Amino acid sequence: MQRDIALIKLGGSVITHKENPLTINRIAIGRILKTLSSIKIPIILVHGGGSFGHYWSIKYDMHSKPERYSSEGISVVHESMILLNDILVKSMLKLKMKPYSVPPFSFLSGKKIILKKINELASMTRDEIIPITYGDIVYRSPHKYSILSGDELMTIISYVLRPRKIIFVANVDGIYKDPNAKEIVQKIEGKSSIKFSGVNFDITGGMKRKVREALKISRSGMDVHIVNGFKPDRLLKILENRKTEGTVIKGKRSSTGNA
Ligand code: IP8
Repeated sequence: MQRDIALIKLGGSVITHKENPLTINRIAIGRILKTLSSIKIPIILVHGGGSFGHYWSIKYDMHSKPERYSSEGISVVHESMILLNDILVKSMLKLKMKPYSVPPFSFLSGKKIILKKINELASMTRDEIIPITYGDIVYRSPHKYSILSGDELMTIISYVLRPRKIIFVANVDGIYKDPNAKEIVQKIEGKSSIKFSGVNFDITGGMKRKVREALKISRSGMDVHIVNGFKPDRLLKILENRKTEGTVIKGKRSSTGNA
């Protein structure tokens, strides 16, 4: 059974200007949040690092592999994510939304996921609260930290909560059929992997990770949407179960039909 929750990831390349360090895309943020403030479905938000977290993690050479990284870098990356998160939270408050910021540290312990804490996010949505978490540098084991992406958080939260809508808000229309073509793949069905190196898909580093996580989620029976965040009307249509431009990776149903 899926829960009546929309789990939405705001990609870093939508909410920030990725090419300019530490700059936010206020227009995109405003338009997306305005759209989200108009819907009634309970929401959980995740956001990426864009020109905040990614900028610093590159400077300090920090990756998704747990390693001993610079302590200064750990603080700086984390602080930059808090800053970006705070900008989103304040923008939401202005729109009379009820955000509640949750660092991923609070529902992870090393590699373990604290199920109770993730379930609490769902409970909070029943009070009209919108939990908002983010990709971050996280503690893994003594002296070892790693970058946990917002995309991975989407998978973790989806596995536990099984939200009815799972949406990656990206800076492109969806997954492209061909690197040179404008056409996107509307629907991906029954695939457990996609050949990233092939000519059939135009997938940048960021998109590649997104698709990988989206496929993982779909394998446990949930549909995953990838939609262009610069066209928030499309996001609205997905939330309202209307047809729109974007890619949907269909959840693999079990043979009994119960996903
Ligand atoms: O933008 C990574 O999150 P992503 C966040 O979802 C950091 O990959 C800290 C780089």
